[in-house]
Amino acid sequence: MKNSLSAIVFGLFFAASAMSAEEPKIVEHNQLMDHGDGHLMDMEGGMIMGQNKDKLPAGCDKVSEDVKIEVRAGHKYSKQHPGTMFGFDKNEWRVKPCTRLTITFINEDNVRHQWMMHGLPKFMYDKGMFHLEITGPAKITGTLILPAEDKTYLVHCDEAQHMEKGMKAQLVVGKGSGSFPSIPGVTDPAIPDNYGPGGNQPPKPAAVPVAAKPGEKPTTPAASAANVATAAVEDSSGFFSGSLIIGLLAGFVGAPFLFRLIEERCKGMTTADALKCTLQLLTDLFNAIVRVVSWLVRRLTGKDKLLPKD
Ligand SMILES: [Cu+2]
Repeated sequence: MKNSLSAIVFGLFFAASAMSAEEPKIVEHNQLMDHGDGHLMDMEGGMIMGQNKDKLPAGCDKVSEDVKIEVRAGHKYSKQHPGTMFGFDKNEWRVKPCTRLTITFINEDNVRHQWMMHGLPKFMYDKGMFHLEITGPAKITGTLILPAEDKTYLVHCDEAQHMEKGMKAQLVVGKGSGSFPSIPGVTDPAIPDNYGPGGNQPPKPAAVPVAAKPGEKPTTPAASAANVATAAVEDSSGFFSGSLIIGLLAGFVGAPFLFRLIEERCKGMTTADALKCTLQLLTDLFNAIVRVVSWLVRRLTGKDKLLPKD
């Protein structure tokens, strides 16, 4: 009897401690000091910036509707978006123009998080911002009236690296003004992760076709071929790149020819003279190659600005 009673007590204690470990105790911050211009703070680090409950933005005859949202923030919400570390429980909210929006921001982490929006008119909202900020686990509530225009506002946490690691969202007012990239679960990333071979490279810009301007000579097929060849050489980033293969081929074909030429021209000379003769021969050869390549470039592109004047 005594044993089973202690087992029940231990079980209850264990369950209670497990529950308290899972659910952080959220402290509500609702005794903030008003510092004027919609800026409110408390001694525990709670902050509201841009609070506006009654001033109508230009173009709003009245508050169109009162909307209350609850936003949860924390590491826990990053799990729904692989590759992120922080997150909001939702990443997009839609409201009508002139809505009075009240946001209850619940930070479930033991660090500081923000619900910060940008792009508001500066005549009403200092620095064009509205923001809620709190060190968790805690919650804070703020209100603003949204302008009359259709616009998409960026919402994020501005703590170092929190936005980059997933704490990013958008608030769409009316029809909005497009979407921001890399909003987790909403829009495609601006730079997609690529863990494949050669994946750790910045993406190459897409090739843009260049149309001939009016009155300009149309691009010749030869010039196009030259462009394609250049692009192909530039594009090959592997070990056996185009330029490496061309260089090896030129070496294999040209080397025996070069040795025979040196032997013929510089035969029977003293070592010093033979060296001088060889150098002269190499210089002449190099100049000849430059002239041939220059001529080719001139023929292919119709331009001669790359060439030194003779
Ligand atoms: Cu944060």
